[in-house]
Amino acid sequence: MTTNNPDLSLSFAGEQSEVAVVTLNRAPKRNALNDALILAIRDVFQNLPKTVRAAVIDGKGDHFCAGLDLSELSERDASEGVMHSRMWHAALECVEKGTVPVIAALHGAVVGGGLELATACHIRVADESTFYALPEGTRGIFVGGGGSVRVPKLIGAARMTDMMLTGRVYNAADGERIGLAQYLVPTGTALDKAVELAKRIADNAPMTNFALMHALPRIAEQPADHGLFTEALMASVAQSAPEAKARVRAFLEGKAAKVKKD
Ligand code: 1HE
Repeated sequence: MTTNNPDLSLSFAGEQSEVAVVTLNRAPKRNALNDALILAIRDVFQNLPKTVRAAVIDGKGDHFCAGLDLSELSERDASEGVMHSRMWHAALECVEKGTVPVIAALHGAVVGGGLELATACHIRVADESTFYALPEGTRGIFVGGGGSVRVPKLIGAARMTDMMLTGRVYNAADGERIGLAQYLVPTGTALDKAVELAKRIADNAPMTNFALMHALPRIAEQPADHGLFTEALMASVAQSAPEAKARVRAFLEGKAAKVKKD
């Protein structure tokens, strides 16, 4: 299924179409993100059907995403540049703080704005062909899609500074080691793994998913005392939901799965 932009497609997985699969569909340009594609990403995440409880984003072709479409950069003045960056912020905010957890299925290049898109997702699954870079430094520009906020949260400001100052490229294994991805899987299997995880996430109580998307990142930025207080409020809201009570009762009655070693 295409969205209103042929460079972005939307399909569904799961018995009840509970997983949305959003695919960057611009392989000839290595899924470079032009303005229309960024706006299409915003629109698709703002308008996910109510049946959807988790989403995956991946890219067609040999690469996840080559970042900003550099062919659109040339004629912008300073104020247009600010507005352009703010447009990216608004779109990626719809991914990060939207209605459902989003998993990035990564392969090939995850560079520049492509890494900014991946870091707006809640989990990253990378296959062994993945490589990460922030070539903005060598192109004479700066990140503008939220990278300076989100990337240091995963790998620290020192590693991001190194990536941008030196053009350092991390391979898939090192990317997982430093925290850019949470899962490393064989080449060609990132999408399958991401969909498998998304189905599991779709099965969670919605309030748990909400808490992880909307409370946890805020708590992590609060002073400890405020964070503990917010946590208490969120815990109370989550556990008072009828679904939470039913799930706990099912465990106590021996009807729910135990925690098992993988
Ligand atoms: C592009 C782009 C692009 C490819 N904008 N057109 N991002 C970058 O600096 C990364 C630039 N791209 C690359 O380094 C390479 O293209 C890749 C490593 C991603 C892939 O290499 P390869 O050999 O598979 O493909 P290619 O031959 O380099 O590219 C195929 C076509 O895609 C070619 O166009 P064609 O008309 O000659 O066929 C490329 O020009 C085009 N293409 N990447 C425009 N990025 C919110 S601020 C974010 C700031 C940034 O993201 S800056 C980082 C931009």
